[in-house]
Amino acid sequence: PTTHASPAVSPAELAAHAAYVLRANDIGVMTTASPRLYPHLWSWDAAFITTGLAKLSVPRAIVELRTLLAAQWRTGMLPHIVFGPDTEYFPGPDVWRCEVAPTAPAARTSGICQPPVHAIAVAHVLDAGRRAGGADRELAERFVVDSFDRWLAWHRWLAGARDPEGRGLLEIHHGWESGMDNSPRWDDAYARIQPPQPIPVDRRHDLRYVKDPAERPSDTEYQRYLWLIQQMREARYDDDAVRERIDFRMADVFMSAIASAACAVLAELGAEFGRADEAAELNELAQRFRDGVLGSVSATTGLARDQNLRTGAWVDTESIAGFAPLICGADQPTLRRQVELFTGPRWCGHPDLRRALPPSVPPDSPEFQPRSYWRGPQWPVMTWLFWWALRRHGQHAVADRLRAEALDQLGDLSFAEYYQPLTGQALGSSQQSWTAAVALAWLV
Ligand code: 9WN
Repeated sequence: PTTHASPAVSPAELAAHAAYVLRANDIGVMTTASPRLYPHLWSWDAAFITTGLAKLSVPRAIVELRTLLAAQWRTGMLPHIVFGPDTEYFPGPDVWRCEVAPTAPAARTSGICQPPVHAIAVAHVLDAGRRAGGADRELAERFVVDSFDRWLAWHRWLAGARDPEGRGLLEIHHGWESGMDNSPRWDDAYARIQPPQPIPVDRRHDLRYVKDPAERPSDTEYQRYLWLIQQMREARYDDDAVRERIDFRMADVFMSAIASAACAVLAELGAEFGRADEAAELNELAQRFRDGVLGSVSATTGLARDQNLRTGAWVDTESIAGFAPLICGADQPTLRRQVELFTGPRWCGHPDLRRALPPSVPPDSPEFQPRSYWRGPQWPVMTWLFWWALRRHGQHAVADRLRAEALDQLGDLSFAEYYQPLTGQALGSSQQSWTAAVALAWLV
């Protein structure tokens, strides 16, 4: 196959282009996830975007997180979308109709959440503020103090509403909550869902902007996505009622690993800013989620697994989520085995890969589809998350290699949402904010 080479671009040039993308997608108090495909604020995108923005302007980075916090639900949930002034998108506020929920905020939002990477972004803002010094330092420190209780409420909500029995695995009620919408991780669970009546999908917004429908989820998948929204809306987004009723209840191992890492980071911030009790509580949560993740690891494959809470079955489908222990940290033998697998010939070291970066599904897997979204492509933002976590767990050599390969990938200056892993072709949306943000986070 034709491979897509990146021209040689200097780090300064790459950073300048990335900064331009973030500025261009800035619509005032939010940075849209991408200019046309995603014209609103997405929760975990906003966190990654903040780590990049912090390198350009600490005050602007703080604005991004404040916009998300202003849309926090009374329960503590941070919603997966905060809608901007332009309503163009499907499903938009008229489909979610969150006003039926007594706990919804005044802002227009969706009624589900996304992985809790936010505390990691807060730590990056603090770090950037301290590096810059002066007013930026003051602003960043004040922001940590002012917003601490909001992040705490978010983490407490996750623990209480999404892991009520304290098993250490967070449950999700929609594939969108995982951030990996159509990953084969969810195929079996979705296959069991039969909407009682046909659901029209003729308003799909994404297919107007991504020309090849094979790069996006199918209409059948969208029907199920919309059916789940209807179930949640009928339960008025009440956490207990949704948990009882919803057809999709999956313990998400990757989200749990992120929660563990984020609780640990927020605990560090709490300890530093005089919140010792809360820091201890957060460290306990970090440990609880880490235990949940490690308890899911298959002895046969060495990969972490999701669990279907409707059937009790563990999901053995291979995906990048299997490397959840690399995100939350693990005992030495588990860490060693995970690093070996991650860098080995079925994953980053697969000989057919254009670049040695983690594919969302490994090329030898029967589910692998190289152009389709979360079914094979490489996502720069995921590479960054693994880079960050690997360094945190002392795996510097592996992390350095990822960074070098990823910067080479980003040298095409398209800032693509995802890349075809065998050819290196840019796919999905271009000018994707979180892709630009991670370039800045790496370079500046
Ligand atoms: C649905 C914004 C979001 C990301 C998700 C990614 C994709 C939305 C979509 O885009 O999801 O939330 O319409 O496909 O899967 O991770 O946050 O970039």
